[in-house]
Amino acid sequence: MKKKQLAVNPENPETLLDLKLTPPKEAAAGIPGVVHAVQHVLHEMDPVRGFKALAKLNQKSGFDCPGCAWPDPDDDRSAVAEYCENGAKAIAEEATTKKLGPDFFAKHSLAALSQLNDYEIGKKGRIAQPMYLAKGATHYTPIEWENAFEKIANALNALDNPNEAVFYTSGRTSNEAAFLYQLLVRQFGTNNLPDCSNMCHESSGVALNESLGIGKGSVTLEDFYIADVILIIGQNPGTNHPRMLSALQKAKANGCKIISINPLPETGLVAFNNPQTLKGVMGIKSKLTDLFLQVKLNGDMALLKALSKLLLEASKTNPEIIDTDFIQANTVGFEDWKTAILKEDIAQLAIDSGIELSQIEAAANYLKQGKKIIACWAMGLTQHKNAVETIQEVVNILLLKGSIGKPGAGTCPVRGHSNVQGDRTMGIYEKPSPAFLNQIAQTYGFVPPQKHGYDVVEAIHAMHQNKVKVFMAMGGNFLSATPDTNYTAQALEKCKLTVQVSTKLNRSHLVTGEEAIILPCLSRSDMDMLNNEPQFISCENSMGVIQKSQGNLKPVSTLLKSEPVIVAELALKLFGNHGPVKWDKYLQHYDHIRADIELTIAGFTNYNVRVREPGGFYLPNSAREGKFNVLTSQKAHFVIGKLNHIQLKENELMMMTIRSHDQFNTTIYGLDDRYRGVFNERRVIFMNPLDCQKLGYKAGDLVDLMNNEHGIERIARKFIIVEFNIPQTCSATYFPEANVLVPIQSVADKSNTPTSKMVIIQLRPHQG
Ligand SMILES: Nc1nc2c(c(=O)[nH]1)N[C@H]1C(S)=C(S)[C@@H](COP(=O)(O)OP(=O)(O)OC[C@H]3O[C@@H](n4cnc5c(=O)[nH]c(N)nc54)[C@H](O)[C@@H]3O)O[C@H]1N2
Ligand SMILES: Nc1nc2c(c(=O)[nH]1)N[C@H]1C(S)=C(S)[C@@H](COP(=O)(O)OP(=O)(O)OC[C@H]3O[C@@H](n4cnc5c(=O)[nH]c(N)nc54)[C@H](O)[C@@H]3O)O[C@H]1N2
Ligand SMILES: [Mo]
Repeated sequence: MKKKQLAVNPENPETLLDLKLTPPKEAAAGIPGVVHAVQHVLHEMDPVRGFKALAKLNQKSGFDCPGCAWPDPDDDRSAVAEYCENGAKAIAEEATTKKLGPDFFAKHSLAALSQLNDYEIGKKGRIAQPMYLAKGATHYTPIEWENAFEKIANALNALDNPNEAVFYTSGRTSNEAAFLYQLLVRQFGTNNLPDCSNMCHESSGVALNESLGIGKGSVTLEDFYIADVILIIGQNPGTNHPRMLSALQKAKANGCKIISINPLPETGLVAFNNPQTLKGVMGIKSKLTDLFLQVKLNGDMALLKALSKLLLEASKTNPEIIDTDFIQANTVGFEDWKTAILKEDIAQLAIDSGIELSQIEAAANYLKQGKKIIACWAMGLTQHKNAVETIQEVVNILLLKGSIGKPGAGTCPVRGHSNVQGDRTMGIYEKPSPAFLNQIAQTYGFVPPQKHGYDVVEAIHAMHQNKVKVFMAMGGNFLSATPDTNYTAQALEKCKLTVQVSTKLNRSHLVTGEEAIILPCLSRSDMDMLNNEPQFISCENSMGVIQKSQGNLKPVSTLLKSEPVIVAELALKLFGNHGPVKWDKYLQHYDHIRADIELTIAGFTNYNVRVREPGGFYLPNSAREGKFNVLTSQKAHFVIGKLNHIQLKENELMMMTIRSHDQFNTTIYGLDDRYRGVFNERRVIFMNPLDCQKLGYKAGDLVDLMNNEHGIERIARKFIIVEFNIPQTCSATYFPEANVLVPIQSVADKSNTPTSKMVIIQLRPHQG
């Protein structure tokens, strides 16, 4: 029997471990953070390799952290430790010396591997050689690179239409690899290039493009140090962008006020022990947040409108509060927006946001006084039905205050994966602009396909409808990261061939098409040699800085290839060297890739020289320069958002799916969520004690979580109730365990991002 239903059935209760709870931590980082980081590293490799890796992490001569996309300081980088606890864990995970040879795959069937949880699967080690799963087989077997490329090329060439193939990208892929990958896909004839952004900051890209004419944020790290007010909305920096805390600490030292807006009092937001300072080492906390607004899930739009209303009203007597000159010179739509805001009922807005009016007034007072305001946000805003309009409501406040296009102020969508922004710049996008496609045509002399391709959600539907036969992933864990896990599993199983370019084993290798191939690649920390010459790659961080990254560790196997080499060799198999793209030149030196990027993409003039300068270079950013390239007007737009009224039934809760402190997306580093005081278990649901009472449960009860949206019954079994400081009717579980409950039909307007932070659920006592 083949894998199939055994491969993954996340509904099935997993074994519960031994949950331990402590009160949530008051401050992030400090010495415990350093200790945990080093423990993780030493668990995976010997100390020499471990310290070799850490010494080069985020140094100008080293490699870019494969963790988050937070930028490195331009000048004063710490000589020893320009990384955080979670960056060190990311390194431990990828630089491990454990590896999976052919004997591992001979010993373990797919069915047997599927019984392991994500933590156990990930801990097995690095994939050490290409592997192939034949039709009907129960085990992967080794395959030569050459044969693997041949099989993929044959499957692609056998398609009736190039649009029957889908090419996914996760966000660790370098600029060089991403550029080649999109080039291969477009030469092949499709724009089916979904990426993890579709599930992440797509809502930010759409909102910012419409409002400001650029899909990226406008601030630099230096802006943080001179801001008057920083808003942190729907983001958990203590866990997901720990190095942001140092920037916030510096901002505060310069008198900045910090307002956090979150349903949870996240530890890092409250206080921080900087492990790189003496005070921090001694456990002397810096209080970071001046004002914490504990918003209800999806209550942000109401809150932002309330803030705008208070500012507009106050400006009637004190016009200085808003920046009328900026508004007149640079924006359109102000009067209509103002009229709409002033019509809102402030008391009702406060109720809808879940925050006391007095607290909202306190926040408005900070905003009234501030002239330079930065707004930061992440998944707490982007993964909602009305995400695009909510983000535009954030932008409205910045425009009202003239806080865009000047130092110390602007937009800061805090990106996730370390090169997710760069991948988009390189053309990993299912909806490329005509200008971008024209540039490809100019450089290479072929006409790329113009029709837009599938995003993530559309790709899953298309696989279900048998419109897609080949699925290839450049990194990531498509099955576990996407919504409605069972539906996605069925979709992948309908493909003829699924191909994964990966570093570590994950569930997407276990739920496959009829045939499957794993191509093992080098990671960020690995030394990359080509023709006996060391190569480097480059990445773009969350603030548009392009930097070189060069690994220094010996790869765990001689059979690994780099991502750019994998793409170029596959392209040679597919197209040969006689077409418009001379693929073999990219196999000589990566400088040739960068030279072609320079020819094709704006902002990369003199790429090969500038990328070698310590610290790299900034890409041009129109919003930062105060230019708004919005199609119709060349001005920034005030956009009126609609309030979303969600009526929950008596027995329903709103659930967000979030990250613990011990994971990177679907990679589970460990089973603890130290800051929230949860240890040794991930199948937990955080609930307000009053909701527990109302629904007839108590802390520690075992429950099944369910919903029935769009006529499909979804169940996630066996979760333990943890009482927590979270607004009533709101609840939280961890991603990816709860993805089985996220309905694929529930997506954000315009961005089509799954609404992973607003999933309606019901509870029942656990049924075995
Ligand atoms: N260590 C580590 N670092 C990471 C990652 C990781 O998994 N581990 N992932 C990377 C990636 S790809 C990304 S995108 C980022 C993610 O970084 P975050 O966006 O910080 O990640 P989440 O855990 O999804 O947390 C979302 C936050 O939003 C809040 N929230 C949820 N719903 C709402 C809402 O309706 N309103 C408001 N105001 N807040 C809300 C939650 O309480 C939580 O604090 O981190 C990146 N960095
Ligand atoms: N319910 C819910 N779902 C979510 C989210 C949520 O908050 N809630 N967040 C969403 C977000 S923000 C994102 S970004 C996505 C993430 O979606 P993905 O990017 O698809 O998922 P990851 O877990 O980051 O991918 C991990 C895998 O990438 C591979 N990998 C690691 N490093 C490399 C490398 O250098 N090269 C290659 N080729 N492979 C590598 C490893 O095999 C590893 O198992 O998930 C989304 N899904
Ligand atoms: Mo993300």
